Amino acid sequence: MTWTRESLQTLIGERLKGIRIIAVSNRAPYLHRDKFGTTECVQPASGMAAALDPVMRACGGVWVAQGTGDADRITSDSKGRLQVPPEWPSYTLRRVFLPERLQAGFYSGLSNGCLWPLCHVAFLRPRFEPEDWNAYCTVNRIFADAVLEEARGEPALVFVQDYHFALLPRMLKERNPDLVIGQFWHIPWPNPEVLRVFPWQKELVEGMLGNDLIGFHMRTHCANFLSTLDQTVEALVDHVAMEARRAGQTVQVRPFPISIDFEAHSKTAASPRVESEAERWWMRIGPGDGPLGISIDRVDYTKGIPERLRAIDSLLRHCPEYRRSLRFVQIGVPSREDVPEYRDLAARVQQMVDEINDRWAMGGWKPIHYFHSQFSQMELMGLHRLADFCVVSSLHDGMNLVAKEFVASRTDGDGVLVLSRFTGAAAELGDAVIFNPFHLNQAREALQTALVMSSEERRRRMRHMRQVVEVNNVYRWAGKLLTTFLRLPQAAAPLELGSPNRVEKEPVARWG
Ligand code: GDG
Repeated sequence: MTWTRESLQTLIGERLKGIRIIAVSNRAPYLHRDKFGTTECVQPASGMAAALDPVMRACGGVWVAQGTGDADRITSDSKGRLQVPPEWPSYTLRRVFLPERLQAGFYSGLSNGCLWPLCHVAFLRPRFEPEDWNAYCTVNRIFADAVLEEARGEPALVFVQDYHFALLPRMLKERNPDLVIGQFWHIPWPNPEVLRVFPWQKELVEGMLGNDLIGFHMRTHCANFLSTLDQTVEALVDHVAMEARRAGQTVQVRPFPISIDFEAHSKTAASPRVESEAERWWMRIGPGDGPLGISIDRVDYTKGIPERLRAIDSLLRHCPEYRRSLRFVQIGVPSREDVPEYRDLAARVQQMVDEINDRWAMGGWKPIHYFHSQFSQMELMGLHRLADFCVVSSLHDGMNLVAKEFVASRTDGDGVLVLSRFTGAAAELGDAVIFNPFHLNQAREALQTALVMSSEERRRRMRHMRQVVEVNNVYRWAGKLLTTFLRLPQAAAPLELGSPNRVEKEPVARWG
């Protein structure tokens, strides 16, 4: 069966009648900014938010997340609530405003300075500061208060996102045992040896054991998590049934590979609006008839941006035919600039781009067009449609949605995806040119393979990849998660499945 937005809505309507669904994440799907005296609503560059927003649009419910935009307070009510998306209000966003003193320790310190590099096995030495850990605990408590207020002491299905909230599930379960709680961990879970150095590892996994269900992208991440439990806490871990029991509570651990709304994405990508965005890209990068490659990432050391630039440099060195012809557009969305490693990387990427362009630029041509800024999804789709190939060279990535978005944009059936084998997406998209970004020669050869591939081969591969993403779409991700939730023995009683609608509608603010 192919999951669609409608089949997900049917499942929710039939099996979760009136049950409150509360999603929790750090990053909000929409933020409001003041732009020259007017308020604009923007969507952040976040894989988590991109995947969950269509699901919440289909489910309704409440999404609890941080308010970080400078106009977020004035666009929500006294509780931080408003209806989103602005053009088609379908669910409630409840913004949580954190005191500035907590933000640095919670977000830049513990979440992105410790858990992110450890989980990605990024070979960066994490900084373990007790104040950051304290901020992390406090923020988890603040979010617990907001979720419990939204649940109003009643049963609800709470869906927690990511590594920012490992402690939240236990805090919630202790205060409202009728909550059925699931957590999706959007990044990899490393092998237990890596996490042993984390000083608060026991507290971290004990917090997660407050869940009824924990999801990762891949089976290997589930296996790593269960092995971590074996080595950290006293729990009965069943590696075959993929569950752990502790103090009378059972948590199931399952893989749910995340995806995108393939149908909606493809439809928009084929629209005249995106065609005109594509035209604008030609104006930005100038005319030329050589091949065009693209990459789109947050500027993050897990995405392998320097490795990719080195591969382009090496290609120009070894294959003179691409000089004065190949153009490569790199979108680098500024990210986590409070963390020193991210600032250093941004400077290093800019320097590499300048060096490579200095080395090869000739007569008005340069190989790399670097845009260190954020673009709208329409603009990105326009770029997808122009490209001969798209490179995703992550050194380690839970899934990577950019790869799937590129495929969904190619309704013309052409284009080559060059994809790191260390992404979750590589497990599904075997028709991409799969390579090891740590190995310069392999990376260069992967680019060459993409550049010389015949039109029939490109189309054959793209057809298969489109079929895969069409079936393995984000509604399948959400549908599988929800059906697993509903099958949990511990979910049946609290959710009183099939009971009449208990959720009364409340008016909340609406802003454009
Ligand atoms: C984490 C995991 C996992 C990019 N530039 C802009 C923009 N984007 C959008 C892309 C895509 C998303 O951001 C990035 O998603 P990824 O999956 O590639 O990466 P992470 O942000 O690291 O996400 C990852 C994901 O969670 C989901 O579970 O796949 O492994 O690391 O949707 O299109 N969006 C906008 N402007 C940009 O300039 N609006």
